[in-house]
Amino acid sequence: MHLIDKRMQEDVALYKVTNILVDEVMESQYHEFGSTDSSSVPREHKTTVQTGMKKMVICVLYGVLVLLLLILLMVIGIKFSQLSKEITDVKLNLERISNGGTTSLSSSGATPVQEVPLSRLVPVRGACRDGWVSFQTSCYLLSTTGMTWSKAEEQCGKHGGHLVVLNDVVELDYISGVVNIKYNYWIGLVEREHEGHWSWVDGTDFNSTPTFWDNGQPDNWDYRENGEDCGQLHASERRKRKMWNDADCNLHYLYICETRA
Ligand SMILES: [Ca+2]
Ligand SMILES: [Ca+2]
Ligand SMILES: [Ca+2]
Repeated sequence: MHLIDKRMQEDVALYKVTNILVDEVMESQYHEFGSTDSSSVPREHKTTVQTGMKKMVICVLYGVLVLLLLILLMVIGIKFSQLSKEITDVKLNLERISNGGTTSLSSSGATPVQEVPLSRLVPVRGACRDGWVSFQTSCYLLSTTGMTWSKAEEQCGKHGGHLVVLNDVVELDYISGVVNIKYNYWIGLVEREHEGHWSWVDGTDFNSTPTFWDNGQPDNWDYRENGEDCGQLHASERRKRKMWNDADCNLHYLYICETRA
């Protein structure tokens, strides 16, 4: 009997211990479940924020990529444009060379200007100021530095004159005899009002003077951005009567001034 009682007591004790353990496990599971539930909101929020950040980074990277592509396209476009212009220049220079040195392109088919050989003349100062040369009733200054047509005309004005006005063939032949044949020289001829309307800087009627345009000139060469609206004497390889060319006024050339003696 005593043994049976003892076994029963042990069973009761075991039952109690088991109940306590079950209670503890359930309680811990409850707490775990509770804690999981309470932290689910911030974790979800955190995940949403991370996804937003990722999207933003992707958007920024995409924008940067598009910007870089645009810049690349612009650079390629500019380079291509420059290259195209250079190729055009090279082509035109080659055509010029194949057409005979300084002779410009002519599509008009007009009769070529006949060369009039001339001798070199020794310039005489006469009654003109130092550095100037005398011929008939005028004094002339042959510049040694190049500048734009406007600047050249301005310089001549400072000396009380203007860019040379070639009134007749005698004056042209004199100038042709004293200039350095290798260079182009600005003269007082300009297209001011509209294309084809040439005028002399001193007001001399252009229609009252003979013209001496070189072969194919004036051509208002299209490949010049500013057109060609200023007159000059063309350079040549031999001493001859100088012919005229229309050139880009913004280019730098030597020039000839004229004043009354
Ligand atoms: Ca003159
Ligand atoms: Ca022109
Ligand atoms: Ca020309």
